[in-house]
Amino acid sequence: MTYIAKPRLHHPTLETNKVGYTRRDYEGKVSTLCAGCGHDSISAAIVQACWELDIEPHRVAKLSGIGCSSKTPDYFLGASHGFNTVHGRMPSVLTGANLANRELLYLGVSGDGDSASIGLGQFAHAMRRGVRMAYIVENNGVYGLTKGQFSATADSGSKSKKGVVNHDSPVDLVAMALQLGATYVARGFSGNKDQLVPLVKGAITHGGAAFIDVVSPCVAFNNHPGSTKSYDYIREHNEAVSRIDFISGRDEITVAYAPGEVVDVRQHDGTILRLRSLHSDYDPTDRYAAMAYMQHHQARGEIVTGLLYVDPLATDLHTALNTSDKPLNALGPDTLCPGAVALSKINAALR
Ligand SMILES: Cc1ncc(C[n+]2csc(CCOP(=O)(O)OP(=O)(O)O)c2C)c(N)n1
Ligand code: SF4
Ligand SMILES: [Mg+2]
Repeated sequence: MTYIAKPRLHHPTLETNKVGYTRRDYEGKVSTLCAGCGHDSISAAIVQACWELDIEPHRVAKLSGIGCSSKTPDYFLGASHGFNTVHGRMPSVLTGANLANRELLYLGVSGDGDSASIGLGQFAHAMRRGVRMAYIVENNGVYGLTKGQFSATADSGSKSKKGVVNHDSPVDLVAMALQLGATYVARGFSGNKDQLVPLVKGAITHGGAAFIDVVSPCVAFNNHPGSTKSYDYIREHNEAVSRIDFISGRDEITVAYAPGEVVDVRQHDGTILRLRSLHSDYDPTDRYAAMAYMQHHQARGEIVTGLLYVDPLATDLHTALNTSDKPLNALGPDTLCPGAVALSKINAALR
């Protein structure tokens, strides 16, 4: 059994969004992951975010690599475009798809093995090129699908289920995304849906490379004492920078918080990320301060979650390459081929 199809019928009174879809329309097949796997909670957050954003499912392209995490696009957005690539190669396939058709919304789903081990180079270049996408890593610190080997994000000193201690230094994908130029960088926890849904909404509507590292416990291989990616460990060591609300451009904007406690970040498409800062000195638009803040708290054994950095006016790879507004896959041969005379001129100029 590789999947179970969900029954199509649903209750006629289910609530619909502005484009006429119920939450069920954003679901996929029945998950075959272990009961309690954090990845299923992330799928639920993606379903909720897309329903609340009134996105038509056919406007989304979801791409992934290989792993339990990379299987999850089968469990949400069943009516969207999907591509399950080779292990670690999701970013380059997504980049190509995005260049061919800029009109879709791109969702890259990956794991810590998929993005921090075999796919680290791919991850890095997608971030630095500013490919417009919401890139979500479902981070459990292990290779879940291949039975729980340490991944590159496992913390030094953390223990495997059999008590083996990891001595390698961890790759911190959030720190890398910040350093490499991603323009929306966040960390979430699969067990905190209230925080995760607005983070996903902000990433989907962002105008450049958006990255979310979601700590997502693997209940089969990495949820024991000694693990730093277990439900108990994250709940005990979580340090949230802010509480985030997502306000679409169409909604009425109301401010109900005292001045100084709220930062409104208006994105290029008119949507607003309203951050209720828990620490008055935290500025989500300062990349270097975000890096320092994270490292300071990391040294104290804390896992910082929330929207860590955003450039609200971010642009993407299409702007950098000055591509045509019309998607490349919709251009005809007349536009794509300059013709023999133009080619002769180009060749002559190079002689
Ligand atoms: C080229 C290649 N190398 C190795 C594998 C074996 N493999 C499958 S999934 C996986 C790791 C998955 O880990 P992660 O991305 O963290 O996903 P998780 O299962 O933990 O969600 C590996 C090494 C593979 N499928 N292809
Ligand atoms: S092995 Fe781990 S990551 Fe894979 S489905 Fe089970 S709990 Fe989730
Ligand atoms: Mg993993």
